[in-house]
Amino acid sequence: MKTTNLFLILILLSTTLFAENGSELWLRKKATSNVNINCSKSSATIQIALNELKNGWQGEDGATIELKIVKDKQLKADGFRLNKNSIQATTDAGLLYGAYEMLRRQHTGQEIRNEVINSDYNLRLLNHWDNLNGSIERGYAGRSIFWHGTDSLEVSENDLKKWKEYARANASVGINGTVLNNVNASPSVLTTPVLERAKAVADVLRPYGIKTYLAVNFASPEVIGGLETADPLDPEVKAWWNDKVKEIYALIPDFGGFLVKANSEGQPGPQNFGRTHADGANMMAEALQPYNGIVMWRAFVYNPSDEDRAKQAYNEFMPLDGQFHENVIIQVKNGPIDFQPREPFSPLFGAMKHTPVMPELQITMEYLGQSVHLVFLATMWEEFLKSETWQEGAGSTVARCTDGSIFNQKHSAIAGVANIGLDDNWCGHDFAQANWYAFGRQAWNHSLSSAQIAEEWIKLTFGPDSFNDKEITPEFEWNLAFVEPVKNMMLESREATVNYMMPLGLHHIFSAHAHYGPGPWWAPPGMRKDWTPPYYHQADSLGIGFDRTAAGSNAISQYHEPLATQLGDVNMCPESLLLWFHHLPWDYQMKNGRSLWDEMCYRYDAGVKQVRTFQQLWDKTERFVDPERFAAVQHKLTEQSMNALEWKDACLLYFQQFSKLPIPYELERPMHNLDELLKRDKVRVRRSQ
Ligand code: GCW
Repeated sequence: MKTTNLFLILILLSTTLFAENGSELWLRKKATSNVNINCSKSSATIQIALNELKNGWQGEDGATIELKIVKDKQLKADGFRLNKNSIQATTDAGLLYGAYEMLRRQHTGQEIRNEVINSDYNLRLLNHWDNLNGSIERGYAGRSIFWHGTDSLEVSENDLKKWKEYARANASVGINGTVLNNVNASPSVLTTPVLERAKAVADVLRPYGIKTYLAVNFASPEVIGGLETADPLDPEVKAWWNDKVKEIYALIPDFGGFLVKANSEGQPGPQNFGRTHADGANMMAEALQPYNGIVMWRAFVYNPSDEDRAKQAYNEFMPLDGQFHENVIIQVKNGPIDFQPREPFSPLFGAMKHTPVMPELQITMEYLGQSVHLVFLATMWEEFLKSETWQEGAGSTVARCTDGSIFNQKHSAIAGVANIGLDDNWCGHDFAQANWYAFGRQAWNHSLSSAQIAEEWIKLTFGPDSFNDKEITPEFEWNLAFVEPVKNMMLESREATVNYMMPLGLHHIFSAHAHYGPGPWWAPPGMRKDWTPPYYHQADSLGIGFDRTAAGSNAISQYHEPLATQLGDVNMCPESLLLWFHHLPWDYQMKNGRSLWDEMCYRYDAGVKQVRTFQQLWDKTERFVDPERFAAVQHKLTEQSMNALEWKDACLLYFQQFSKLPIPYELERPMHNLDELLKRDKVRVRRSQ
């Protein structure tokens, strides 16, 4: 072989080996100095903490630190006391979390002083909507990391490696539980061969402090158990679940429990047998109780009826408050409809006073541009968690109504629907990793600001070691020309998406099925009304918006005073939620003096412009980012920009048919025409069916 060829091959090899593909997430920083660690206890978990500290230490060179299990009333189970030279905790997991916090502070230049750090929620879970065949419902980052089909349940070296990396990433942000499969659950998940694979996952996750949970199908006793019914009050059904739970705990002694989607979107449930959600949940809770397992019972229920969909979960669950066993938690999506770019909080938060309620957030961006759009979700979750419910007077935020500080409940929990798949960078978009990171951080500490989380993530994920231009003098230039602008872009990104998709409280006007792209017009004859966008926007010649005041569906009555009055009064309702709660004329005057129609046009236009600014901003960062990740993000921003324009044109041209008003002349003219967009959407809908 000629030397030049050999040389070329070597170059090629090194670029492929060292190409930045995002697979290291926010865990890229390596040790720059040595540390001595004293710890009198040993366990698999503590061993991980020691290795992490050794491999990541960037503190004083040659420092000696101590890891210690202590008795300390100030510390909750996962909490720790952090000091310059020590980490104390009451559990091994606490020490591990302390180690990750110490490293995070070193790697992001934050101070380490004597501090007690407890988690706000006890249970911080990811929900994977992964099917046993390896596909992922609403997954945009490749196939499942857990499942490859029921004929391929054997555990490979690759599986083990991936699960370990996954566990480490979760533990580093405090996530301590994971539901391995889709809430639209296959009954097969409870068959023995599948449970054996779940056990293999659980064995890898355990040392990282992560418990394993499964989503179960309510009809399992019939489908895989051969019983004639799944009636929760039937003794044989109860016995079946008891036996099944016993089998699971024999395999996974620290199994967390079940997640259940019942009588929702066609899934079976207790109502099939004339029983209530409480009957169903309690039956499972009884089976799990001897092992300290829990049931997370979802409140995502709605039926085609004359009742406003936004009201149905509350109507269904409020009468059951107080009837659930102690180990049942009701899992409620943040908003009353379905993970829209902006929703008010679900009125169930704080209203169920005798039952623990846990928020379900969606990290995977089903309705927010999937893995194409750059949208940092921490701001949305911060807005949600800090929302004032007024249930127990001022200060009863959603966060405090669910973290156990207001209602005396045994369990406090929060879940996020994962955005993880087998893609090299885990999440499809390099910036979507920030949402996984942010979920963990907020689940641990719901008072953290989105700005702090963004800054941490940027500093951990990028940095001098991946500069494209090695001449840059790190600290100063990097902060000013990279960290700050990229942080601002992240913080603005969700509002930009709201602007170009659904400003002013509009919701659910997506292209059908795939939920990607605009589709405000979609309403085929005979289709369930509550699955069509016109049901939600209610546009007509007089105006637009869903009237949820007392004159309309009266959904506002489900909120506590003074919020109900505030939302119901068009002058007090926040403009960001105006069309969620009110149907208003096209010439309704906004606070800035513009008409509603003009304001809509301005908002859509602003959204498009914001994304263009993101493109410019990102292009300017090229010197600071490795070529691979730079190009990947650049490419996605271009697509996002084109999508934003499509959203704007589609919605404005469609609604203009009702408003019959011109798009203000100082704004850019549409670049598409409505017929073309309708055709494009038809193809999209057909493909997604
Ligand atoms: O938003 C809808 C999704 C479904 C999902 C359902 C749910 C898992 O479109 O894909 O099913 O919510 O949360 O149960």
